[in-house]
Amino acid sequence: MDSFEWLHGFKVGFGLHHVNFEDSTRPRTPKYSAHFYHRVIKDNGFPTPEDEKILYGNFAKDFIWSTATASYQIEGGWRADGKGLSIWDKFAHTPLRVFNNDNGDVACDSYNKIDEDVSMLRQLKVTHYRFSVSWPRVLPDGTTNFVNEVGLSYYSHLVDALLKANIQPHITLYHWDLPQALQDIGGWENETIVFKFRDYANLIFSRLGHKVKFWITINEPYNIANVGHGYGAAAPGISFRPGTLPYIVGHNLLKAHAETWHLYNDKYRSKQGGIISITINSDWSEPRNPYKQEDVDAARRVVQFYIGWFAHPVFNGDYSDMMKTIIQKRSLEAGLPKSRLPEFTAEEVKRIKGTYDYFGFNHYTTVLAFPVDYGNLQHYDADRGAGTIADRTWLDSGSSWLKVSPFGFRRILNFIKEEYRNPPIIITENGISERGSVDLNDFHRSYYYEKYINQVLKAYILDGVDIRGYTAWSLMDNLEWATGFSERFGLFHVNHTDPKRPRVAKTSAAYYATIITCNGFPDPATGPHDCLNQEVEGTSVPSTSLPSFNMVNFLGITLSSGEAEKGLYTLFALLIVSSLGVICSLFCFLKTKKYSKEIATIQSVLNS
Ligand code: GBH
Repeated sequence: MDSFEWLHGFKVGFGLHHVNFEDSTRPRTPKYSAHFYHRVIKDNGFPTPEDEKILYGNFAKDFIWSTATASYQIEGGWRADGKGLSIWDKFAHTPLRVFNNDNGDVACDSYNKIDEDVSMLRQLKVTHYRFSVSWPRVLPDGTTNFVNEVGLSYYSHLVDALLKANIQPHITLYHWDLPQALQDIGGWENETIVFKFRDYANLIFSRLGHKVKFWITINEPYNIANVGHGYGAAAPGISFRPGTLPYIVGHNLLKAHAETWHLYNDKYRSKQGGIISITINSDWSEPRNPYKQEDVDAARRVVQFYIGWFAHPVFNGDYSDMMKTIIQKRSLEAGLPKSRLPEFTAEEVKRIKGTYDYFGFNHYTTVLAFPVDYGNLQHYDADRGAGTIADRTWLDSGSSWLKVSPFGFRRILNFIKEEYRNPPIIITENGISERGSVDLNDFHRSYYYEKYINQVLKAYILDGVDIRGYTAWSLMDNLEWATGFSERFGLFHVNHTDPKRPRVAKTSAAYYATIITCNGFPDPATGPHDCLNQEVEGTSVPSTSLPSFNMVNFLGITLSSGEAEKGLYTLFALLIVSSLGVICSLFCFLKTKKYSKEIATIQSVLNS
């Protein structure tokens, strides 16, 4: 327990238990570390938790196996054949908005590479392909006054090529590239967008709907509203009214989605027989300290302000009481006449509620939450009243916000089941990035897919969550929005400095094809299983088992971990005389490779 710490008195506490020295009864309270140490003692070490053990089993027979892209991230052809400009064309052409001033002018040149793209999809053995339509490519000024037929024909050619390969198209109508002409009259802030979006959707349904049976109205309203109009880190890059604008935009996004769902439901469903929904993204959130009620409450707020912001109106009706109460209270306390969160009328609540055929869900990571009091500040983070961090033991990715935390996937899938009354779920995105030098042996990605998809299987088999499909983000390396080409999410690598934009499979492509062909994770005890031997042109994977993570790739040579250990010691001996910065990067390398023994050795040498 905390005690008299010599020269530091009671200021410094080494205890597993906190002692309140102001209180004459000297009460003791266990810290998180006490609970942690208790567990180590009870387990007599560190057994693999039930959570992390692999579950063998299969998904349903007609399970959707897909991979995804988005128009601005892959198409290029930014001025081709009469395409209008989008807010991302403008944003990316504004200096300092996108890392390295990268832009989507050419991107993966998918506008000219239908065959190459479909060939990759065939190799993956996916049943579906999720891509988005660029609104300004089809309607250059955003309205149906003029239809750009050449632009539209790109999508009908793509749809035909997919169907010919027996791959079902899953179309996103809006993946963030709003026609700039509509932004010029207020974009998503202007309520007239609701019907402009519906008219655009109407055109696409009428032209492609006889061949396309899977639709998404809007991708990630959270990002459009808060990142685009609150933080300003995505187009249109507005950040000067963070207290109101994200909520106004969110309001119009919900209405636009609902009107479009109704349009499909009333006018197209009986003839075309497809399904349509919205894709909502969210992290899962755990309390930073699960034994602290304040942290538990903060974690609940993070989830309710993230997934709940859009899912509550669509699946349960209206914004959650939590959002309504908190934003109203904080607005009034700041002297505003009413809540910054707009209100739906009773008819609007009814009109939006139930506008789904499935729950489209994007998920990547988990955060740890704790309360933060922002005083009188008026913005989304202040309303949420929480800060978030990651557990430092979670593996890193190429994106600062993305840490490998598979257990959270199962938890948030269960949250969806409980909170929204067990809707059918299609996972419309999940994946991991890398940055830095290119290494086609991307074992971190295979690892991520294995662990995350296995958690989906647990949610499906053990928890009865109604999961109908899974989509890997992304088919290929592409323009990762404000971070440009520096963060790569692809199953296939694309060299963005080569004018031919060649696609090359990473090792994870064959691994994903294996999971798809096996429709899950076959039990080795009932093997051998032929489905485990998937290959993709240009890659080879261990054929009888999941990728082995005991092999280490170093300067293009594949080493066993024993050899790597020797090499690392030699490398270390050289590094010790070089700068601290270099040593730090070695630490990061070792940490991601989980060489805790080596880290300990280096630390002890450094200390001495
Ligand atoms: C998805 O968004 C997108 O749909 C897809 O286009 C994208 O390529 C993919 O994921 C990978 O990022 O607070 O400004 O630091 C992912 C969800 C949520 C990730 C917000 C970045 C932090 C932005 N995004 N998050 S910021």
